Amino acid sequence: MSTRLDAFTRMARLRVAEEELANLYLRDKIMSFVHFYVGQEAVAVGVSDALKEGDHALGNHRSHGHYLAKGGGLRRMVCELLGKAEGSSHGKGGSMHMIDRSVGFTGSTPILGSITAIAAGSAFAQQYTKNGGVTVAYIGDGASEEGGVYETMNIAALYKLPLLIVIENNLYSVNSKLLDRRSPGYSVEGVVKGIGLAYEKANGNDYDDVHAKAKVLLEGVREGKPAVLECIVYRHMAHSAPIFDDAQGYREEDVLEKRLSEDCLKRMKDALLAEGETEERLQEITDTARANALAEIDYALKAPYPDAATLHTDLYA
Ligand SMILES: Cc1ncc(C[n+]2csc(CCOP(=O)(O)OP(=O)(O)O)c2C)c(N)n1
Ligand SMILES: [Mg+2]
Repeated sequence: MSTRLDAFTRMARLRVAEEELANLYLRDKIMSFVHFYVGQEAVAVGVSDALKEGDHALGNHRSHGHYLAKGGGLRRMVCELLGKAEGSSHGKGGSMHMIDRSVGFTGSTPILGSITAIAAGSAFAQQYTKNGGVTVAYIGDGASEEGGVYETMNIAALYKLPLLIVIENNLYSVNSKLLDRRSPGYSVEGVVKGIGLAYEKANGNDYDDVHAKAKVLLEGVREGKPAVLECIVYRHMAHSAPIFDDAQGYREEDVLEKRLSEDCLKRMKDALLAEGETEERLQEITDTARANALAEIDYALKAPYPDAATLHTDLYA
């Protein structure tokens, strides 16, 4: 299997899993907020493909893709969303509090930006124990404006922590656009380099671009040069609902037609077809992923809830 076909397969798995989770959500089976990652798959897969065993990743409120791309199990994730005992957080965390140390997914938390400080702690532990690992923290463009993120970048630069912060710039924080929140001259690159970190900007719809830039930055990160990778990307669905929300009118440039024409899976598919892959083969990959997602959802629906006796375990209090 070519590397590209392999990446397509992994991206398609994330996409169809969330499409089926969206259907489940619409059937009122998921009793918590869910923020869909649809459209942003090239970022999680492109970055994760540049990681090594022993590296850590941490995420935010929109982390299904980060978890699965890091090697997380779909069964454990769906069980978590449904509050089942087999979930990655034993059914006590839900979509926004996934953690699975067995695959190096060191946790996700929805308090915007806070994960960068926790990730810096993870990177410090890796540096202190000289285990050769690095830590990646995924945050959104809105989260990147939180004060703690700047403080974390400063500490990372000062201590030369093996930390990569991936900013997924999908143009909005909920429905508020960049220019409602930043002066026209605001430069992420200027801020990041000014603090002393390396910086690259990638087209988040393009797996090859994300992967190549993540790889270069991570080589530096492993040698004590912390970095930020900003990926410009589209969120296809509404902020936290499985619907296309174009009718709300807040999207000016990134209208549905544009998003779909630049979509990461479409781009990858076009490249694969140009390389000689067939429509049938790609469809088969997608169908297999869908059948698997449906089977895991079916399993999770029937799986047991946590035992009442475990109510007070896994708590930080
Ligand atoms: C400190 C904090 N403030 C506000 C919120 C409410 N909130 C949840 S998600 C979100 C928008 C996040 O935007 P961004 O960081 O760009 O990520 P995206 O949702 O676009 O992936 C907000 C304001 C929060 N979770 N934490
Ligand atoms: Mg955003």
